[in-house]
Amino acid sequence: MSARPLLVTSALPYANGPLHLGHLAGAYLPADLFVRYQRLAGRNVVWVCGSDEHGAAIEIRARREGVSPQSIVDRYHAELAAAFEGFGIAFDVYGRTTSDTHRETSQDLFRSIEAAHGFVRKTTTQLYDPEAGLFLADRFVQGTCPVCGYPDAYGDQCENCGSTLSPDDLIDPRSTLSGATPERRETTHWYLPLGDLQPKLEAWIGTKTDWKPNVLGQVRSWFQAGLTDRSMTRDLDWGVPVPDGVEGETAGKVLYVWFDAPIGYLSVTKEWAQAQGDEDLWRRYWQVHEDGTEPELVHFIGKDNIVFHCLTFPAILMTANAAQPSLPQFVLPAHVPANEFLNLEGQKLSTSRGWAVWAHEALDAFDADLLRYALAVGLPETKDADFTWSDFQNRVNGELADVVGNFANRALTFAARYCDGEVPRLDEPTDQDRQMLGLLAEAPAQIAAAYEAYRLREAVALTVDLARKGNQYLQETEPWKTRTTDERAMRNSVHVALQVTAGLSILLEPVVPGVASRLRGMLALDGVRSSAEAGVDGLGWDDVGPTTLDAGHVIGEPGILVRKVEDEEVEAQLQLLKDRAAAAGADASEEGAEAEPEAPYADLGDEITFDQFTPLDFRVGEIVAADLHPKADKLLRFDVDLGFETRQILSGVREFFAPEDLLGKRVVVVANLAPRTIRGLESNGMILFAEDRDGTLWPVEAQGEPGAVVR
Ligand code: B3M
Ligand code: ZN
Repeated sequence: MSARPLLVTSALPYANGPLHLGHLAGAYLPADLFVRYQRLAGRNVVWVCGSDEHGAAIEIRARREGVSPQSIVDRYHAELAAAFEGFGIAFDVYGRTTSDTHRETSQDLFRSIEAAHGFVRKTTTQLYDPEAGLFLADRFVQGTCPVCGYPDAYGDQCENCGSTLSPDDLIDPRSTLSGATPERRETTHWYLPLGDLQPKLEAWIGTKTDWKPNVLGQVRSWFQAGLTDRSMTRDLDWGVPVPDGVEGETAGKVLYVWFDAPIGYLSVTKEWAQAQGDEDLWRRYWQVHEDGTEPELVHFIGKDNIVFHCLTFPAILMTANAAQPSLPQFVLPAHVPANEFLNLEGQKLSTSRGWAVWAHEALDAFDADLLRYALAVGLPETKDADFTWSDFQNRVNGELADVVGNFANRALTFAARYCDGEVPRLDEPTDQDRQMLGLLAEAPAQIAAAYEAYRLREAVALTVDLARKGNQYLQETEPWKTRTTDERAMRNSVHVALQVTAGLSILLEPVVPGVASRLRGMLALDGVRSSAEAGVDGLGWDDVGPTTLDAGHVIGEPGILVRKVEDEEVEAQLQLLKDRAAAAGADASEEGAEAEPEAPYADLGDEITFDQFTPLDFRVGEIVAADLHPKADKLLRFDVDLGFETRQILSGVREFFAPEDLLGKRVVVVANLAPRTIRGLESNGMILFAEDRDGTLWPVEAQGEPGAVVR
């Protein structure tokens, strides 16, 4: 157990919409499992989170609704906090980035970096909406993705192929506010020179040999492509104002949301420290101590935030450290266990398509522990995972109820009925008794190793496995028989089973805290360490083992620990999902022009002349090789035979096809498109795909020989 103070953060959710199960499976439930375990293990841990209340998306929503951005974030900050509480996501503090502390903290950091010339100021021409009268950053502009051709890519990121873009990259950009075609105007911003910092960042990442391959893979592909200067300010009304006292014009400029948001972790920790009555306490968790002790900083995020937590935020901290070398230095992240994405019933989660399970609605239908358990055993830790309501029912009924609940109920009921409600003394235990107690003694270390290595699904599975072994132990020792033939044996079985049950009542606390607490009540055990009921001196991880309960300990009332999920409940959830998706589709068609891509039919493109069309050279190509792009998790790589040559072409269709689905197909290729290098690989052309109204993608297949001209 490390003595280093541990600071855990979870990605600050944008305060412009409700929480859904995908959010929980990404950055929140994994962190909750991890932190609850650390608290039980006696670690000095603080877990911070809060609402991310800036960014273009919030301003766009406010404009669309005709309200202030502050009213948007006030609404959702409260909703998010309530949803987290309902799910038992036990942050030490949940703050928000419109707080005064946050504004001061992010401005101070900006000033100190600027004063030490840690930024590069550049004047560039940027896209400007002449109708709305503002510059178009990030989500204010949409257009065709230059990488995959997706028509609704944003100015900062293409949601289809995951490429990070800048507004200048977009083909046929249009303002998301007015639909106007943007003009170009000059503006000056402060850039973080990531290119100059790349050697330092590479050296630091090079020491992270135990980080997840999916995280290191993405970061290395960024290094491969070469880091470029990134603007840390924006021409927006909504955000943390660029502070006075810096060189240059600051009017109308705010900090880029990805500059201030990660600093939100720091400002919320400061607020936590103030609430503890020691406003300098935050330094114990963020800065190297006088004796050289380095606190441990761990960021739980989803994979779309890797670049900001592994590159830009560490670069900001490195630059801040260099700006004030005589002051205590900020630590850099020790771990960034990013999760992949959660799909829903076999499809991508999509709030715009209504294809989501909202946390607050799920809690109306099911106890949080049931949802926590089903999500925990299926976390997208190394690859995207799929949540289905039938799997939810099977996991709850087949494992939580039939394995854990059933075992605990047998142990408690036997003790109540045949041992006067007390823990019998162990008297000359058999090998079987000793073997089960041995498994109980080993379990805490095995499960702890999984938690410490961020293998949370494994930690949960090992916990349930202990109950499974307990059931096997009862099947083998058959106390229902020895009750009448060998009372000593029966009493030994009950003793052992109760010790395992007591161990489970602690080991289950990170996963299903409500179930664990009820189980401790049935055992008449006190609360656990650092939980509400027991503070810091309750039961802990090290209390799990063959002697948790003393002989003679009087247990409480047995009862049903976990209720089962009925078929009708699952059907009701599926129907709700289908109805909402249909309604979203209908809404989209009513909205007309600005409808989401899944609206009834995509809008017809602007008219072109025959002369504009003729330069395009379409050919038949045969896909002779297909595999995953090694460094871009939304792209597939193809070798396409064009008759006269074979080309390498990349397509952002990985979420729709496995490589083998397309191998051997004859498709239509735009053969004279200028080559582009994406994450280190050259793409030489574009394979055409057709997209149905519901977002299903099909390759445009063709007859004719490879190389045939398509007219
Ligand atoms: N607000 C949420 C997201 O991109 C973003 C995270 C900020 S963490 C500092 O999903
Ligand atoms: Zn794209």
